[in-house]
Amino acid sequence: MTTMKLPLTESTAWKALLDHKKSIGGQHLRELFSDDPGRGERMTLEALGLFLDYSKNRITDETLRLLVELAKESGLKDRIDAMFNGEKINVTEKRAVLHVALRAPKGATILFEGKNVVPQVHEVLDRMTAFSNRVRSGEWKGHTGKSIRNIVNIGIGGSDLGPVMAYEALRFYSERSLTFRFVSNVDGIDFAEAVLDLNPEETMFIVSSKTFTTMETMTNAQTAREWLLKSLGGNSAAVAKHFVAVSTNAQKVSEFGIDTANMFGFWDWVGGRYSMDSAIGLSTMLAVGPENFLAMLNGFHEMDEHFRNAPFESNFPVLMGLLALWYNNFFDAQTIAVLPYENYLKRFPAYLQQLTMESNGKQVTVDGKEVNYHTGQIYWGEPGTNGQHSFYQLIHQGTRLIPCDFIVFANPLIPLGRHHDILLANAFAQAEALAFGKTAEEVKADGTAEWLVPHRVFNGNRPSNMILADRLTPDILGKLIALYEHSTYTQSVIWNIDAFDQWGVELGKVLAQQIIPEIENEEIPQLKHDTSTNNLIRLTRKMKK
Ligand code: G6Q
Repeated sequence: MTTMKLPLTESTAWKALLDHKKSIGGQHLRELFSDDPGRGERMTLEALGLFLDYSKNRITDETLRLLVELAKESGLKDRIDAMFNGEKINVTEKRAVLHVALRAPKGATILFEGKNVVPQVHEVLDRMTAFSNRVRSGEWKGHTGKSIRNIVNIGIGGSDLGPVMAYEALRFYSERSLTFRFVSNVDGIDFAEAVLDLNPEETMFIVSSKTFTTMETMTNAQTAREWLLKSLGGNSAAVAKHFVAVSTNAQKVSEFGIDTANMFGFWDWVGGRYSMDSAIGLSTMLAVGPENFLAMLNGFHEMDEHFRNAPFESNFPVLMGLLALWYNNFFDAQTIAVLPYENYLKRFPAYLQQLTMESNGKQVTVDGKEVNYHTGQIYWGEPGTNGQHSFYQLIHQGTRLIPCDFIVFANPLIPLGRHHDILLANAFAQAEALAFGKTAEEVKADGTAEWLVPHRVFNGNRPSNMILADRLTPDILGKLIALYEHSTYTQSVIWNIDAFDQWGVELGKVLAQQIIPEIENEEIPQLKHDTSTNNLIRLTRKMKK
């Protein structure tokens, strides 16, 4: 499967990067900028309405050349083609990975097992459109004849994080007369609070689950069914008017009592964390309308084409992937902070956590060999400027290197006095402070007492990317998501890992199934866990009312 001729750490490009790191790793961004007056303008990339300033990275032109060499030696071009050609690049699950087909325009051809999948994608999009229009216009009536005013998406993981993030991100474009809620956690509080102020007669549930077997989602869906029927007189005919499903499992959907006419399908070749642009995005379409949803898909598609065609040197996702990998593997950086200076993107870091960490948190290569280098970074972040008053301290003066991705927009969606100028100034100031810092001499020159000087020094040399766009639109959101999807894939190809499986989530699920009856059943269980787990189960059984 792998196209690498040598193990990664023995490849020519990897070794060249190790040597190169020794020679430039100690160089300060202050020097890099003063030695190269054109740097701030040259180390930028503009494409598809997105502008990337990557000049505040600890790199030279030579670093980039070597990183691109690494991508080439890793066979990245072939692996990109393999994805677009519907090859089963998810090797451990023997699945194709064709989320790019979800946003291909009508008339395009993307083959899976010899069959063009694009027409099926558009057939579902057309059904979603017709359905959304009926609900949004009030034409769709609930069991008692009232229009739907509340939409509750029930799903978890890939069937929740994308919809939540997109709803928040595109809230400006959303239909404000509709209320949206998202229930994911098996903690009953999530459901209870979500429906507390909702009238069941006006509420529709979208049960979003690829498999329709996920414990959390099925538990919540069952509770939703009971909640609805309790107040609508127990007539199960009401389910058809208040429940729709998004799934690949028609049989389970109809067993639940949802009319498969109200089921929106997707396919085995769509991974959960890559599914927000499939029917899993039904809540997004209901919120922002079909036109905006399609504009978002178009944004995704433009980034797909750019990823497939642009030379690596000027390829947004490839470049961002290579920079992330540079710090991960050559500076031992463990994390990347994603810092959107746009409140609507407040759930974007959480979304990226699943995308990047479930994809690239892997310990073996595609052929099952243990890796001898670090793979996926820890992604985290909060919207600016909140983080500045909290964890930025550690990014500025802590002992760890934390590369940052700032995301900013030149224009606000809701202009309000001086707010946006202040917001932008803060983003640029943080990146400047991180890169250039403040020396002891500069601190002293401010008249700072000698003993306080070390506390007030900023070493700087802390790298960041600045991603800038005009304003947050559905199209730009699609581009941003596709950018991180493909940057994640780029890194996985170089690390030679399977970015599309997630075996690491299995063990806990299996153990939970064993423990549920041990907590729940009346009879005292014969516990066969370790002494700690046994003790915790006994203790909670005693404490439980
Ligand atoms: C994502 C994962 C996972 C999945 C959830 C929900 O890539 O596969 O997060 O999305 O476990 O699964 P269902 O959609 O099948 O309920």
